[in-house]
Amino acid sequence: MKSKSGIELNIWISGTEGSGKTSFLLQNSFKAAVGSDQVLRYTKRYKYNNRLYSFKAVESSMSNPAQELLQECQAILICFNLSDRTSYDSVKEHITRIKEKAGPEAIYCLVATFNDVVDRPKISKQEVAYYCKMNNVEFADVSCLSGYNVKEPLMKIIKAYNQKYKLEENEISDRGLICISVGTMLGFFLIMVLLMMIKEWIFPKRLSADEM
Ligand SMILES: Nc1nc2c(ncn2[C@@H]2O[C@H](COP(=O)(O)OP(=O)(O)OP(=O)(O)O)[C@@H](O)[C@H]2O)c(=O)[nH]1
Ligand SMILES: [Mg+2]
Repeated sequence: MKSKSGIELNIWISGTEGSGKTSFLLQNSFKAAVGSDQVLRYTKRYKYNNRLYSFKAVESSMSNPAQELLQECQAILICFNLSDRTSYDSVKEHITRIKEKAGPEAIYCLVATFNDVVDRPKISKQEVAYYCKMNNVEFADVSCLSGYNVKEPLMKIIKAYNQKYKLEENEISDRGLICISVGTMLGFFLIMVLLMMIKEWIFPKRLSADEM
């Protein structure tokens, strides 16, 4: 949803129990928000490419559906534990059920948590990536413990949203603006020095009688 102050994005975050939904939101600096109901709500404001994104997230477990809110969400994040095969299998069924209830324009992102667990059963990233490609779902693997790659799912949502609604991607960022300003100032300074050197060369300073 585009507003004067930027883009407002409602996110629905779900997944298997203990798969890191809350940890993911907190790692991304979401703040818990007070709601009138029992639903877990979080908010975050994020500036990307000179545009402000206001996220409103709702956390829902697979059994406790805050599903009436699904329709209002532009993005749906589904977490599963990469070290737990059953977690991945149940999430695939979960996505199918969500797709029946969510709005047709919703963007989906599968978030594989527990990337840091070394000794884990084989759920290959290729397998997940293939499933996601076939089902038009974004994918990112993260560690909510170390913070590895935790921004990636949000970036994927932003990029998919911008692409869907044909929003310009190439706006100049704040850092870009600083670089351009510093570059312009440096260029101006160099031109001034050059002009002074040329002036000295064309009109050399005459030595006064005292200096001779
Ligand atoms: N090693 C590791 N631990 C994680 C990761 N993500 C979450 N945890 C741990 O897993 C536990 C559950 O994390 P939560 O963020 O509460 O998971 P949740 O999905 O919100 O849980 P429920 O809301 O109860 O369904 C906590 O002890 C976290 O520290 C991760 O990526 N790696
Ligand atoms: Mg939680």
